[in-house]
Amino acid sequence: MTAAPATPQNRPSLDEHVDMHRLMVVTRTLEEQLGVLHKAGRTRGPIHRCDGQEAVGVGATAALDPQDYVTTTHRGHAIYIGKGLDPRRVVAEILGRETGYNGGRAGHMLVGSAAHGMMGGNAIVGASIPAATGMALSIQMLRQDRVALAVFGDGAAQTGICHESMNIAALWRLPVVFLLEHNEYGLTAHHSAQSSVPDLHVRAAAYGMPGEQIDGNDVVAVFQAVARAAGRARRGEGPTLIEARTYRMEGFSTSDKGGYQASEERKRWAARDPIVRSRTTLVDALGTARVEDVEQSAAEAVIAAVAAAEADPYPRFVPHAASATHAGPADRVTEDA
Ligand SMILES: Cc1ncc(C[n+]2csc(CCOP(=O)(O)OP(=O)(O)O)c2C)c(N)n1
Ligand SMILES: [Mg+2]
Repeated sequence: MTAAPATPQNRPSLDEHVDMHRLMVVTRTLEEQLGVLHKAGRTRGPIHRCDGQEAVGVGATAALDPQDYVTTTHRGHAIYIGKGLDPRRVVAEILGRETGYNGGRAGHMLVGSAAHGMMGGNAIVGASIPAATGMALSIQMLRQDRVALAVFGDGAAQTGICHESMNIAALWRLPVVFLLEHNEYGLTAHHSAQSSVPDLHVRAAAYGMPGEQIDGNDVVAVFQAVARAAGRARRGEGPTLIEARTYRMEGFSTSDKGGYQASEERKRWAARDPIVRSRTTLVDALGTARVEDVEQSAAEAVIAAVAAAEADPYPRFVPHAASATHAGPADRVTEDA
């Protein structure tokens, strides 16, 4: 089975495309800035950058309504930004500051904002899948006008919980969209070492739901596929599996020493950079000056957000009463501790 063919309604308007382009540039700049901060020892641990995958997160969330739920992975920055979170508070969370969405305690993998329907990144590989499936069950039981989007990787697609979630979602026609962000690798393992089936969307047939493979580096294609799937889910027609093919341009994390991705492969994917492709289309439609303007203000906003977040305070450390004598630096201890 394949999902319904693209309809004109599912095509983003030019304004929507410009906005997606802006959000992709916000995300890319954020990743580059975080790379610099990590090198300087100013992040808390390594960062799983999503350079090259911006079209998946941004295109998918742009196709949703504000009240829809999203769960994502350890590599979720494009989803956070796409779902409308303020970059300044995202950066503050990543840098462990009090002003972050989760008071500086979530770190970059677990950012959530229920007010935005951004129900959390997840460091447990595969866990975004049952989480969104459960949310879809609640949507169905409460008869709400919402869908849940589960974003997960090709590594996560090999977990048992992925099978369990897809099986029950299709059986109960839950309003969930399974978005498989296939970036060729799970940690340092190429997908051919993880699955004997190279094209993972074919698995949808085994659950009795539509499945399709799309170009995950084409933001318009991602938008259209998720809009189609969300439409099905909203109409009570059940889940869809979308396999978005993309590539992790900066490796697994900022701690990745590399050496397992062939340089030819990296070059091939660099030539398909989703931002460059989106820019080419927009320049044709709007001219270079307008597109450069959008890109420049997006990048400047992120650079300002990083500077502002770096000046923000750390959360105050409140020691447990029993371990108050091991409370750490005096300036982190509250007065009543
Ligand atoms: C349950 C579980 N097993 C193992 C890990 C260690 N781990 C972190 S990321 C990762 C690979 C995930 O690959 P994929 O789902 O393709 O995501 P990608 O990193 O490519 O975005 C693994 C095995 C984990 N975090 N959770
Ligand atoms: Mg992967």
